[in-house]
Amino acid sequence: CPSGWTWNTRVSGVCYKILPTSRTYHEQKNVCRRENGHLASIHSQNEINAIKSLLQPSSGSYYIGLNDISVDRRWVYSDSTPYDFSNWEEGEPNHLDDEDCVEMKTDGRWNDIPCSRSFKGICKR
Ligand code: GN1
Ligand code: CA
Repeated sequence: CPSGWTWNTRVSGVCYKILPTSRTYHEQKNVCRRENGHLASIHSQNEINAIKSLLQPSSGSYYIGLNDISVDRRWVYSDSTPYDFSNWEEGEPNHLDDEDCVEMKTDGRWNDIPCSRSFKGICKR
């Protein structure tokens, strides 16, 4: 992986970078893009485990690339890979007002949340 990115043997050919500064979804997305990555897409429990191993326990929430900004209730990834796996918390996504983005907590579970909220981030390339 390039300097500053972490290789994880559980998911071959992929590198991750944790963004420890909290920002809005669009800001985090741009940070990842500037480094030739995207906010993370997640396609398996194995990948959840790989990413969890990079997070400090109880360190809050992290944006991933999943969103339904374009069409309500149609989940897509900002890296254009398919929405073929999910790890929602019980009762989520509940589509409260403007909840078009997704936070991942350190237990690996997902919640839909307004994109204007500030969270850490997970880039992938
Ligand atoms: C609620 O309780 P909290 O803040 O972790 C809600 C989520 C919303 C979130 C918005 C069970 O989560 O769905 O996205 O508020 N959880 C429940 O801040 O209603
Ligand atoms: Ca929610």
